[in-house]
Amino acid sequence: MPTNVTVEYAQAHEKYINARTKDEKIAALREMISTIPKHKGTSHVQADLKAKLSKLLSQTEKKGTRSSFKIQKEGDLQVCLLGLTQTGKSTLLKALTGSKVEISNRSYTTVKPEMGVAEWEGVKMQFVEIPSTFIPQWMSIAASSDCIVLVIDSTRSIEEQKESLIGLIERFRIRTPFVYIDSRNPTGIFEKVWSSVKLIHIYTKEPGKQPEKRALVLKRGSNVKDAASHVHKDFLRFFKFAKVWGKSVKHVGEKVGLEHKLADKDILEIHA
Ligand SMILES: Nc1nc2c(ncn2[C@@H]2O[C@H](COP(=O)(O)OP(=O)(O)OP(=O)(O)O)[C@@H](O)[C@H]2O)c(=O)[nH]1
Ligand SMILES: [Mg+2]
Repeated sequence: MPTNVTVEYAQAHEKYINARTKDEKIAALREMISTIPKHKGTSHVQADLKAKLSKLLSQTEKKGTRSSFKIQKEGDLQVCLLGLTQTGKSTLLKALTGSKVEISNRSYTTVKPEMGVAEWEGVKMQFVEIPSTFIPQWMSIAASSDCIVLVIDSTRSIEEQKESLIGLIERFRIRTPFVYIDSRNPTGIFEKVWSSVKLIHIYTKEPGKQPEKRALVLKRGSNVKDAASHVHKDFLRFFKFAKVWGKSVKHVGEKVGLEHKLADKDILEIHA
């Protein structure tokens, strides 16, 4: 071990020695690389650590091409929290969903994907924290999710974090839409996520009653027919007409037919 190492490096080294899985080894190596004092005396150790890391990564990548890891989707859409280690992902996950995830000031605390569900305007959003080891199995979750929240710690270099995360998205050829969120001020996170996905949420109501609290989530461009078939097949079979309140109509409670295209936040009353 190099001389004059920091406590953080010594701890990371300890973790590496005790690591039982490849994932734990990768996390410990990344931590060693980031905490090792950067000077000439340690350059050979730095190179050695990087070589060990890339060897481990290439092994997991080979495995990752065959087996992809998926988290059971829950709710209306799946949103991943992706950020460098210690940027407040777990803190955000807990604040949004109440999930009992471990939060600590150790690097790479989260070692497997953690999740929770939040409800916003009657829409259920499943949030998944991606461990910052970024191994292919974890990245495949981000690739198959509906939106990626890039979690930024505004007390560190914002540009560097953005660069690393964009690099990651490009390296894994991920096409999922993404938004940036400051973990220390996540106001508007739901609205930002929502406007990045191609979905609408509408509220159905029965005549003479208040609209349902739980929204119906549909693809952008959906019409009354799509909505009706989601609610109950009898609505479609015995459909007479519908009334709509919201942006897709000119008049409140306007009478429309099955082909009428709905807009986000419309209220829909089906008469059958
Ligand atoms: N960056 C950041 N850190 C916070 C925030 N709030 C609290 N912290 C503290 O920062 C540390 C890291 O928070 P976590 O939420 O565990 O961060 P993480 O990104 O999940 O970290 P890893 O899972 O280790 O990659 C903890 O000590 C938190 O108490 C915040 O809003 N942003
Ligand atoms: Mg975490």
